[in-house]
Amino acid sequence: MAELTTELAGVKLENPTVLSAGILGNTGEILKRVGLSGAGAVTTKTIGLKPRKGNKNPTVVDMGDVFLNAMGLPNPGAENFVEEIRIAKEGGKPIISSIFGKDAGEFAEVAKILKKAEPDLFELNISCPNVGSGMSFGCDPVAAGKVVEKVKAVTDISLSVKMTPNTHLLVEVAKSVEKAGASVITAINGLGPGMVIDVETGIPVLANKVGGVSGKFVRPIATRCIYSIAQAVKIPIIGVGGIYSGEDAAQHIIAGASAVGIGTAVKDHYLDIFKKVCDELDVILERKKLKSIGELVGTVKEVLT
Ligand code: RRO
Repeated sequence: MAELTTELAGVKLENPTVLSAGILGNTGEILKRVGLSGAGAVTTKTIGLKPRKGNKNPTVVDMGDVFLNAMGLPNPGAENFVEEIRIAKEGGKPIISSIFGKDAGEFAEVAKILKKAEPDLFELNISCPNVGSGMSFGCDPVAAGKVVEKVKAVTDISLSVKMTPNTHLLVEVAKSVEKAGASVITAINGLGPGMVIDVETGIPVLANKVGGVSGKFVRPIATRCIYSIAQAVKIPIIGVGGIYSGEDAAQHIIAGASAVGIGTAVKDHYLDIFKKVCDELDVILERKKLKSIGELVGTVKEVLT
């Protein structure tokens, strides 16, 4: 068995699989259960300052290997989530607290409240594809850096920044958040937005009409984003997007990820996905005669010409 442990800004993970934000992350009890079932770390649903209902249903379209979602950031608000994080910690795995604010100051307000529960990392969600201003921070290197600075001023907990793929400024945003003091980058959030139309009625299926795209076919885009970011920054990356197997995870890791986020695949494999990906990664490491995940991170080679 190869060494599957990894590290994100001093936070030790017993394996590189991380439950991504927005999947099963609504309560402490389910986060605890995911932690106990084999994930290396778990991320909460993105939490804002005040309780928020989210969008009207339908909020999800399940196309098998692809999901379209426009949840609209439903969450109970920061004060109501402090206890959930405390409960989640009973699972014994590092907790990544995903947070959102309408501006940099509000991000800091949310962090001030949730730091009472002492999560291991904050993940600043500057990339929600479904909330008015959500994605704008993630497309603007200056605004993204400002969010990091404001949150850093109110907490010593290390910060990760969740990137949107929906920008030509991906690398500039990554460099800016690193310069502002982010310790980790999470890449990527949903692609798009996309749209699905019911042919019989001619009506878009999502009540919101459009939503973020995730699932199997996002994997090559995520790998490219991770690769581009890894070439530009020194901080570790949680590679998210389309992971269903050890082979998928290995591609993100070779591109530069130190850990991998799993979300949509939970629908098909439920909580077994974490062990499945770890077992398959172990086989890949043995095949490549590597002793640890660390030996695989960022080992992407030049194309032969
Ligand atoms: O709640 C959502 O609609 C949502 C969020 Br906050 C996000 O970051 N990514 C996503 O696909 N959906």
